[in-house]
Amino acid sequence: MAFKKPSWWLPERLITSEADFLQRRTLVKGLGLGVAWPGLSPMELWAQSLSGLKPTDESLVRQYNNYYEFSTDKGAVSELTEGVALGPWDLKIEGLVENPFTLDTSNLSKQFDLEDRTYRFRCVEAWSAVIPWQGFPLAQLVKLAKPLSSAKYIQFVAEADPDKMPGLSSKAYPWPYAEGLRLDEANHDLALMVTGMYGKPLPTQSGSPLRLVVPWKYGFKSIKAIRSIRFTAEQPKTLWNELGPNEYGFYANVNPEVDHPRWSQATEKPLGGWFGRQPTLKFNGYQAEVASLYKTMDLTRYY
Ligand SMILES: Nc1nc2c(c(=O)[nH]1)N[C@H]1C(S)=C(S)[C@@H](COP(=O)(O)O)O[C@H]1N2
Ligand SMILES: [Mo]
Repeated sequence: MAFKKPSWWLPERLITSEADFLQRRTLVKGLGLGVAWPGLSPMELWAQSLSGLKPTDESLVRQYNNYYEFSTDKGAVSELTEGVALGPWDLKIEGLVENPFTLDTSNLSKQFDLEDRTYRFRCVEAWSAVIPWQGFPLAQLVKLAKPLSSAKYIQFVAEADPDKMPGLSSKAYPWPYAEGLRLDEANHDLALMVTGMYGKPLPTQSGSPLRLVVPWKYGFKSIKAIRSIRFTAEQPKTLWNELGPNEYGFYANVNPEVDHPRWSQATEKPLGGWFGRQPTLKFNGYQAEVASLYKTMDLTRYY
């Protein structure tokens, strides 16, 4: 059945796909295109102040997904994952640690105290949401692993099962999807290992059985369907950074003052929002909590 775009669907002109650059980067380079967003109207500013942490409609979050192992079409992902279960599996925690172990994803609620955390979520493509997650701080897992003093980073690698994930047939991406954090970022209390949302188990399209959510960074850092976690001495390879190092930084902290090379990051379009765009907040609104992690970084430059 063909996917019917619901009424809240974002007009394509408002969204620049992360995938597009593969086809368009040469063209765009030539044109020197930058998209100028109009300034915010008083109405939009008012809407922003009202929106606060009111969760986005659950059905939008379940039907508008970036999950390239399934499809680059945000509306197709929830259809392609229907009836598809990923996991449970034994997640490997390995590398530069005193205590390598495996985590059985089928009983995480027995191994950790799950908490409710409602976070803002901001995709690098400039759409956003507010999502009530359930999970446990990544720092708890780090503590169990007992990193050696030589461990400075963590790499996360996602599931890549071609029998279940049709998007893996695309040769345009260096699968498996991988992401990474500096160890001090991973130890920040806001970094969450997520097992559920909206009070329910995480649906496949949202990253079950276990995903990462790093709310002060662009959404691509929040890797889904984590299969292994490796502590490393060097900054690990990550899929988007490998594909487009000038467009997708390793740090990728949300920053309205540093534009993506092809579009402004000053504003964002909330999923299901009634009032158009709203200003993007530095560190996605978590500046007070996380800015100290980046004291030595030039934030006017780092993406
Ligand atoms: N394994 C995996 N994780 C992923 C992605 C992906 O394609 N594969 N997309 C990322 C991007 S670009 C975003 S914006 C978020 C989207 O999460 P959501 O679909 O739950 O909103 O997941 C991130 N995690
Ligand atoms: Mo994204």
